[in-house]
Amino acid sequence: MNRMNEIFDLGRDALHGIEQRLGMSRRDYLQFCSTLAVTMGLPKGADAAVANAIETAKRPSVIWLHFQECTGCSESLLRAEHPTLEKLILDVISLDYHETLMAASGHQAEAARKDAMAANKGKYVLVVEGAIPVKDNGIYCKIGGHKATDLVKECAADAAAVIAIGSCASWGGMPSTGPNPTGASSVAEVLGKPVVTIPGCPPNPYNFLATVVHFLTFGKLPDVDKLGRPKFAYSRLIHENCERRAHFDAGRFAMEFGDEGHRKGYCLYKLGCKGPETYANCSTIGFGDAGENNWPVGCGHPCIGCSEKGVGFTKPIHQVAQMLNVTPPLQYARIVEQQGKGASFASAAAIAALAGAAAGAAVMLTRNLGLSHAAEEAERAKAESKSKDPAQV
Ligand code: FSX
Ligand code: SF4
Ligand code: F3S
Repeated sequence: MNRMNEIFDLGRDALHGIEQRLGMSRRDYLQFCSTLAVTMGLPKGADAAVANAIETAKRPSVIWLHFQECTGCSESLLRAEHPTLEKLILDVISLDYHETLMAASGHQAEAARKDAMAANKGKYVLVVEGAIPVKDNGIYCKIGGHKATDLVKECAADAAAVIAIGSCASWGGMPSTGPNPTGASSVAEVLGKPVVTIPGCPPNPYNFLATVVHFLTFGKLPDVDKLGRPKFAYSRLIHENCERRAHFDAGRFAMEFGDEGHRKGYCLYKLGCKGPETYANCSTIGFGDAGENNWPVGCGHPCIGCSEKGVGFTKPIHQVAQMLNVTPPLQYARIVEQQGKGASFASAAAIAALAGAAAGAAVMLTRNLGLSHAAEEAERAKAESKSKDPAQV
């Protein structure tokens, strides 16, 4: 029996009515559940549990607070199209308080928050979007007359789980950019305890949805790293899974926006791409369900490290990245035809410690990192003419 039939059999009753509820076919829904399970790195068979949980589990109440931010996190949730993510979000969770999406305002909105907190005491999920200003006793952000510092503590006290969505809530993000005039701080700093963080400016909506669905399916949040980031999404450097990685390994770089290297899709390292020091899965899941390559590097702009504390909004956008490690790409074929020939191991010594880099690629890389584009082309032409005429020295 194939997987799809297995899921159909397991959840035939539970799936009843899914078309009406979500406005999508069962097949699309089940494919979506498989994608979520894969995104979470769950073992084979977990897609059935995910499908079943989404369909049958009681929707957790979610209180969503907004502080210092641009609402891009919520916007990105509403911009996915296949299937319409906001439908799933609103079906998977009971969004009882969200300042920008709820119809209520003023006292009604405050009452909705208090009612949801009382009715779901100890069971609701608190999602925080935006940084929290702590300078001058927290006076720089108030909602309904309450300071953000007070609101987040009040709402977190009886929450079953706290999720900081976006870089602002995760580590301060853009509002904390030096000299940080309002003392913009992360949720964990203000609460004085670790929380799950989904950094990114904005973060990928699937990482948020997968985290919530994990909670729904297994009754607990996913494994996180020391910064609170779900390991399924933030355990690999962008550079390890980038479609331009073969160009990096072969030493082919765009040197300026619009130059030949840029037009040919070469690596953006020399334009300041922070993929080598940013942990996120942008390159593998993309944004907005708009098809392949819909992520910053795929669109031709260097990654600015928006998800990484100490990189995004901190390092100059076009400053070259610090290389944390170099390992062979997982998914993309390596380009071998222009790797260095006849170079000695000694000349590769400078980067010999870079795990997994083939010696030939490493030689090209070391040389090309220091060359201008024109000089690179000249080097290649020289190498090619040498290989055609072995008499040349
Ligand atoms: Fe904006 Fe969210 Fe950036 Fe911050 O995303 S997209 S400024 S991470 O909190 O709204
Ligand atoms: Fe991709 Fe950037 Fe790494 Fe180049 S430096 S391979 S563009 S992540
Ligand atoms: Fe941000 Fe870089 Fe991903 S800029 S969206 S972490 S590719």
